Amino acid sequence: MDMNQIKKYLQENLSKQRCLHTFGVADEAVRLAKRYGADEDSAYIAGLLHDCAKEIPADEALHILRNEFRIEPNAMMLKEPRLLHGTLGACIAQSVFDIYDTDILDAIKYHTTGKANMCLLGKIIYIADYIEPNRTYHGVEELRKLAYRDLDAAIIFGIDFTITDLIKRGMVIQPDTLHCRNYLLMQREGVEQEPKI
Ligand code: DGI
Ligand code: FE
Ligand code: FE
Repeated sequence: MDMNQIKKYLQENLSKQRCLHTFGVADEAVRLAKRYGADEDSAYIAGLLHDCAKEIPADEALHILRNEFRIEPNAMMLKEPRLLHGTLGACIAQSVFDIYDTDILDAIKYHTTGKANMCLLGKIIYIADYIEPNRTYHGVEELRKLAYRDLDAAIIFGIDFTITDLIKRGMVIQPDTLHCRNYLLMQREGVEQEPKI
């Protein structure tokens, strides 16, 4: 994998601030990968690319998804088209950078909402996005500590934070965001996830 090609793409397509954030997520993801035994190279690549489509205007992102990748977003995504940057980011990772690793592609695709039964890399990118060193919101220090102590608990905390904010603002909550939270909570209670046949 040519990291310089990825970095060049980011510098050409993202603002300075957004570039700093993506490098922050990539470094944080490597630290989390070390802590939890995930593949460090995959963590770095997924971290670098997670927001690669962030600054493509929503109408253009929708046009590219539909016409180039034959993807029709669901009604709730269409209501909040900024959220499409994960889906389009995964498409770009595959088509521009020849990445076919499904863990990397899924980690990019679902980094904003999460989803049920995320792989370890998906969890790492999800939480690295919240805690990378350039994030400064109230409570980030606590979440940083939690992320290295209990990865799933940190994800639940992050989702709760986001959902609470979305409710205050009267926004739609994506089903994947809820599925992600429900799955983790039920798993922690030891409830069977697989249907018994
Ligand atoms: O791209 P970043 O800014 O680094 O972070 P991100 O991809 O996690 O996007 C964060 C934004 O996404 C934040 O404004 C909250 C929003 N978001 C996350 N989950 C949902 C959501 N917005 C809606 N409407 N519904 C969701 O389920
Ligand atoms: Fe993002
Ligand atoms: Fe991000």
